[in-house]
Amino acid sequence: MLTRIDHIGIACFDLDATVEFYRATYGFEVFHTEVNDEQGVREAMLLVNETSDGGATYLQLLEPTREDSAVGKWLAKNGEGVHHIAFGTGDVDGDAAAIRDKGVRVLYDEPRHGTMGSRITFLHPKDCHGVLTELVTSAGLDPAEDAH
Ligand code: MC0
Repeated sequence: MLTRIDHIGIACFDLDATVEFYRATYGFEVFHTEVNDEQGVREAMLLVNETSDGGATYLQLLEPTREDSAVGKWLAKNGEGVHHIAFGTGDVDGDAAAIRDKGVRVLYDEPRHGTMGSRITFLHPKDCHGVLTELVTSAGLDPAEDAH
């Protein structure tokens, strides 16, 4: 079950400058930074609020580390802006399977590594009315961790 907006992903050319804009303009502080080599991004997570399911909602600022990454290609075509929306769930495997059964393309056969130890997958934007949509199970909210 999708229980919150986990984050809104925002593509930018200059992560440090964009972080400073969000700090100076709105007062949002950096909660976490990370480089995800598989996804080809350097990212900053800005905590907006905690949520009643034990998770939280973030802004995720994304700078590409490679031109041929998903964010790099998107920036070259569209410029800076909202790149994707991510819904939080306690069961990314189950929700992805259920959504696939509804005919929506799920981009990964198995969830992959996401920010802060989360497990993530994506839904194709062409099947979601133009919105690249991510499903996230946060570390600490993931029942699969108990099996390890
Ligand atoms: C592409 N399209 C989008 C889009 N990206 N539409 C809405 N939002 C986006 N972000 C559209 C294009 O405009 C194009 O439409 C069509 O989809 C095909 O795009 P393309 O430019 O030819 O690119 P593809 O097909 O090579 O790749 C698109 C696809 C890719 C969505 C499959 O970007 C992907 O695999 N994304 C998932 C991974 C990702 O985005 N990672 C970065 C965040 P037209 O009409 O022109 O044909 S990583 C992250 O967020 C992690 C770190 C985390 O949260 O923990």
